[in-house]
Amino acid sequence: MIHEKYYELLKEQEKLLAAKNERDTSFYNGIYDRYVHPVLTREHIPLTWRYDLNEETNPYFMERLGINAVMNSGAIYLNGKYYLVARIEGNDRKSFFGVAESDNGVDGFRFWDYPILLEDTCPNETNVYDMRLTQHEDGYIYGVFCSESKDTSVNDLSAAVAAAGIVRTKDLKHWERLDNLITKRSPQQRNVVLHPEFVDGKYAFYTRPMDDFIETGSGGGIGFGLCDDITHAVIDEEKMTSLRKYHTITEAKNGAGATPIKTDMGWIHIAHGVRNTAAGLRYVIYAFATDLTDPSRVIAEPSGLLIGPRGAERVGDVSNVVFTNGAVVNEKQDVFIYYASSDTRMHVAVTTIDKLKDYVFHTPSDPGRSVECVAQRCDLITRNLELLKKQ
Ligand code: M1P
Repeated sequence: MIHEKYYELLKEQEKLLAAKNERDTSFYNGIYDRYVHPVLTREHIPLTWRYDLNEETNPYFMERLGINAVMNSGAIYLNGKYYLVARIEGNDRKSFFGVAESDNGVDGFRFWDYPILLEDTCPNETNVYDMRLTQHEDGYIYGVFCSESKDTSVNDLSAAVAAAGIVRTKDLKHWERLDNLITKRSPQQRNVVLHPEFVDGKYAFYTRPMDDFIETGSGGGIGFGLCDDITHAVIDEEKMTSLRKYHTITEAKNGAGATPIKTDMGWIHIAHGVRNTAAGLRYVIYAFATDLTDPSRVIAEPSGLLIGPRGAERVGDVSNVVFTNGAVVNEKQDVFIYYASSDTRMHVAVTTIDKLKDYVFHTPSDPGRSVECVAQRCDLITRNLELLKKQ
């Protein structure tokens, strides 16, 4: 017999899944719209993943395999539907992936019946997270994610090694696991993204060289490297694209986020930057553009953050964090930027290709010093006051 509490919870969950999302009218910056409700939370996870429904084996209807958070999701727009491959974190702190589908990209996201069970090809792999989806011109959809293993070379219980795992699929249902990426010059990698097109006839990756699991150390920013064979991907050399800079939002670290978006003016990248504060690391989202033929060459980098944690987004398991690893463009050229807040739940920010191009190419870059930033702002004020005088 199915426990009666199941039907009660299911009714509540159906209400949540059917709830319409609305543009947040309390927010305006002209660049993108925020939405009032998160698009995915732990409450969106099917009850069948969490509860044993059988009254005999679960008389108190306890959550047997609880879910702690739903966050950093890869995204893809396929055949008129919006898909998120979410990072789902169990109460056991292990993350895994699940596909959620929506008709309009802002609400109604519903998980498929089962999470993704990856091929178990790495015996030491303890955790997997943050998949970036790339629809590659070779015909496959690739998923690149962080594959984390215990670092057994040091006597430290929390020491870990981060590498980039790679899977590919054509339908988001059948996933083929390929070898993890090897970067010859960088001991660890996280936040790796596959570029959607061949570059010089090779597969191209955005990387994030790191000296250890948390600190990027000598890693100067977002890297870029080419490889011949995606099934045994090896990058010999990485060059730098968007750099970490002193006293900016990327001072402590940065990392590629969504798969770059192709526009007639360049590739638009939506990434994350991290700085340190007395309250811990603060993660924000920023954007930059790279050259269409040389996607490693930065050609525009607007000053500062694009999305910062706001209101309730500021609080969660890892507070003061917004993080993106997925954005999609539909046929109307609307852009849906999916981002997680505080490693806890998923949101969407919606803009258009035209607005994103205007933002990236016409927002002034960071001059680097307060005095120059004030001069930049005074110049804007002067132009505005002169314009107002003429009215
Ligand atoms: O906790 C914030 C984020 O920390 C990591 O990002 P980075 O590698 O740039 O430090 C990631 O583990 C990410 O999952 C997490 O959201």
